[in-house]
Amino acid sequence: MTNDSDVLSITGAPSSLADTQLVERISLDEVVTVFQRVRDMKPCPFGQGGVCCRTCFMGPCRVTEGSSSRATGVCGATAAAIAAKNFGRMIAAGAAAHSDHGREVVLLFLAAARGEVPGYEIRDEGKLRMLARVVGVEVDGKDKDEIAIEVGERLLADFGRQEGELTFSARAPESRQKLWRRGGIVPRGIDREIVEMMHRTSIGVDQDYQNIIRHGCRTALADGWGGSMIATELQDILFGTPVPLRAKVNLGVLKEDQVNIIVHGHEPLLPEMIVLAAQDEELLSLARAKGAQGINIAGICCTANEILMRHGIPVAGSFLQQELAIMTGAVDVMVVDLQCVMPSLPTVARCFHTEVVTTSEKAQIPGATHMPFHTGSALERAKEIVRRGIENFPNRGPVDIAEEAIDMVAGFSHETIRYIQGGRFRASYRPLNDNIMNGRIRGVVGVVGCNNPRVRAGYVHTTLIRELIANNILVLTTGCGAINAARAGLLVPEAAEMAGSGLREVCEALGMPPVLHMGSCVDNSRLLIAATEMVLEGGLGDDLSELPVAGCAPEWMSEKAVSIGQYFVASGVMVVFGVAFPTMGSQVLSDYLFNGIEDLTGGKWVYEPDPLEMARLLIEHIEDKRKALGLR
Ligand code: XCC
Ligand code: SF4
Repeated sequence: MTNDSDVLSITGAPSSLADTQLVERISLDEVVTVFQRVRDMKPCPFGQGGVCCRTCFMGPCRVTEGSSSRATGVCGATAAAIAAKNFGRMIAAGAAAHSDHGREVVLLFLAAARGEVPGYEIRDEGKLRMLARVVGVEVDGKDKDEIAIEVGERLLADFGRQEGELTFSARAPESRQKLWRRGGIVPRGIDREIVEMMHRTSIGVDQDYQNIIRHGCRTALADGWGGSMIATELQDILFGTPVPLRAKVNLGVLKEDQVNIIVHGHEPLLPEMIVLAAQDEELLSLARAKGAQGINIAGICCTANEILMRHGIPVAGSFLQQELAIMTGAVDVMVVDLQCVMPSLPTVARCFHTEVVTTSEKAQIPGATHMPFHTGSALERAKEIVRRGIENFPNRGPVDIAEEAIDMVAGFSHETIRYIQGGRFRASYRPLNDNIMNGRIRGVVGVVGCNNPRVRAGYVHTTLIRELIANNILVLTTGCGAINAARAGLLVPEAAEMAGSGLREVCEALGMPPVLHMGSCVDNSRLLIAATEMVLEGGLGDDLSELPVAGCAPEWMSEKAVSIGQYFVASGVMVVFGVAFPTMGSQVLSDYLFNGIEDLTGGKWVYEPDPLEMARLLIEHIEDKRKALGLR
């Protein structure tokens, strides 16, 4: 539909023809979507470059690095310090979001082990025992609930810990831990690092941009090796560790003749119960009585990824499809919890029959129905919500589900990646390492993160991924990036045809896609563990920074993406961001993030908006790492 060349300059272009038609049809009906709003909102260049400071009320100050009159804020803060403060606060907010999710998961985990929350239980005992070993909990003679209580208490303490080291930081390779200690960036407690970042970046505290970024490493590591990793690991134990499964993606997963309930947001706590409620016989017969053939659950954003990975529940779309889903006229209830939920949803829904239901005390939206969810009565709440969808089904107006459902395979936890390579009895990362060493696979890139309507949505992701696999680079993907890849048909084994000959050979032998869906955004912690396994397996150096791997968030928009990027950089990995880079108002700070930081962490940031150029930089980086390892 669009020329490749003008794609990057497109603001507010939906990612498919059907999406575009939906937007065009409804804008006639005066429904305004993100695609129109983004065109009307020009980014302020100071804010975009990170050089607008509003941390005290002598300002707000907008500074220009190197200018004679406006080089500093009223207090004297330089552009580099201001941009570092803003970057640090983005990291803190992102880490807070992931970690507050993690906190809810540990609290539920403990309540489940104590038998306080009917419907939830410790399901994956194998993974629980593995994790108990990791955190040093004795398992002999204890039942699974006793073990879970000890593991849960230990991990819960990581949030409020004031001194010492985060439990999971000990999972990193030895050399990495040493480097973190040398640099003074081992996280102490999760909440502590976030609070300290807010303190340091208030008026008149830390003015050394390098020192702020150093604490940014510590804060972000408290996310990746803390809050996010805790969320992922305990969710696996509670709800099951993902294994590869086939599923469908796109707005076409909505069903014209069924009650459609969309779950949207991030925490799988309630959606797990909604999946159960949708199988309730009583509710199914009520649905039939209302003229529906059944109850169809579909997901949006990372909630989608969570229940996709564990139950094969179809994915309706990514961040940018949330309004469009309502505009199909086929969604009877959209139930949301938190993060990446557009406040516009109730406004869009007013023109349709869809009821938007908020469920978290932390996230309410004017115009939505608020039905607070508590883990103690989760299944009842889930049934009530499903019932509302059923009751709403007869109120539908015209339905237009233009898109087709597309096949995908998801469910690649780091455990399954181990397993598919060696089978049950010799599961290991050896085959992956061997294939990297012999050059069939040149390296591994994580393509993760959001959709951003400031670029042609989905296009940057999929163009980049196609280029990488064509160059024999295995792609791991999470979040909305994974949903984009799925919509483009890249998450099926047949996509191996698009891969270079070496990668294709490996994919065909193992029957796996060249792009592996590893889950939601907190599941980026799975990538840290997978990379660590590669180091421990041997042959690819002694540290994460020596691996021929890299990360990329081509269409990022969320503060969470900045925290994720920073924890990969702090873990020794090169990370490429697209769209725009939030520190460009200070060349001094940007130089440090793009170069100087490598001396501290072995990783670095790169900014590049063009997907083909991104691919070139990633490939070049991987080839450099190979050369340093003596691989051809
Ligand atoms: Fe949100 Fe997680 Fe970004 Fe998608 S990728 S837009 S953060 S849903 Ni996490
Ligand atoms: Fe301006 Fe300094 Fe206050 Fe920031 S902290 S708003 S730069 S005076």
